[in-house]
Amino acid sequence: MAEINLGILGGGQLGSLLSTAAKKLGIKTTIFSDDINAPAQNFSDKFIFGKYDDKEKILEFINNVDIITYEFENIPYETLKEMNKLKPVLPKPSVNRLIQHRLAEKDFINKLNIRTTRYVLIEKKSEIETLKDFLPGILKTTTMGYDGKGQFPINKVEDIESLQIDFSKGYILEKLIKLKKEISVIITRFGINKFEIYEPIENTHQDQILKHSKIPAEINEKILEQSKEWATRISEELKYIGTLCVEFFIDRNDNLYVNEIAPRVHNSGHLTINAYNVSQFENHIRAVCSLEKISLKKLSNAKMINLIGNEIQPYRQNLKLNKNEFFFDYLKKEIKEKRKMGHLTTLF
Ligand code: AIR
Repeated sequence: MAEINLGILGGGQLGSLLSTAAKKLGIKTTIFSDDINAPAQNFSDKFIFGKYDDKEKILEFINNVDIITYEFENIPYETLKEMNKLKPVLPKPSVNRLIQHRLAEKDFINKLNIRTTRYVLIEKKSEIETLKDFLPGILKTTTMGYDGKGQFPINKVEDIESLQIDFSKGYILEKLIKLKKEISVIITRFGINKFEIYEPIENTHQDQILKHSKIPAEINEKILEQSKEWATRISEELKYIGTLCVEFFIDRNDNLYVNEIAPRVHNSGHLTINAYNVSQFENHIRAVCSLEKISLKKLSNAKMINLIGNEIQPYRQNLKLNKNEFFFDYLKKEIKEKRKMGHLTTLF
């Protein structure tokens, strides 16, 4: 078979880990990013720097690759749609358009008879006063948010007075539930009823950023089965190709809710690199490049910790690791507070 060159839009750690997985399969990668220092250029075969609306640079990228995928959902839909006319974009651009918009995403999930938290569209600040029933809640931008960016907790109506936000952008208010824990399910779909699914992963967050993930998740059998069934149904319904992550909440009464869908490989799945025979990254590459689907085998229990901001320093200074520990440095040039700089996976 002729050599495949996979184009990846976005150049963060997810792009790096995808490039590394591709290399193992003999697939070349080209990263396109609007960040001149995009860390994934350290792991890919080629790097193109350009803005996502720079037609010339985008054309150069398209001409250089056979298939296009993305590692960041905030790529403009128009860009994906135009690219898809010349080279296949997977997962298909319409998936990205749906999931980029929190309201459309939640409506879609509810139409499948899958539970989400209660939510309402907010167009004016004053509307919140009449929606006491949704408080305590969390106000989220309908587009362009990740890692807690664009999210504002509102405990009581008075909290809105101090809000300095531009409501023309579109927000939704989500009612908080009595949260017991959070889990995620990662699935890679290859075609109709053809998929591989990982066991649910238990996640904890700090400052709205993922901190720890582990398998097995401490959940009951019913939640385990329901979360996998919902993730499968969502990916089938989207006719998804590639790796997708569904994030869930579990409340104190053991009710399951979908929090959100990530149409890409996911931070909680980093532990699959060491804990499974095929990682979420390799599976994504296999699916979008139409390679063979391999049955998943779990090799070990695992836990992962994200190294945020300065936490990376001791590991960079050659901290001694045990045999069951695996350290990943994303090689981001600038250490910033709250920035994901690397992770450590421990098998047990
Ligand atoms: N990412 C994508 N969606 C959510 C996250 N966390 C990853 C992608 C993206 C990178 O985070 O790999 O490129 C951006 O990281 P940063 O630190 O530059 O904001």
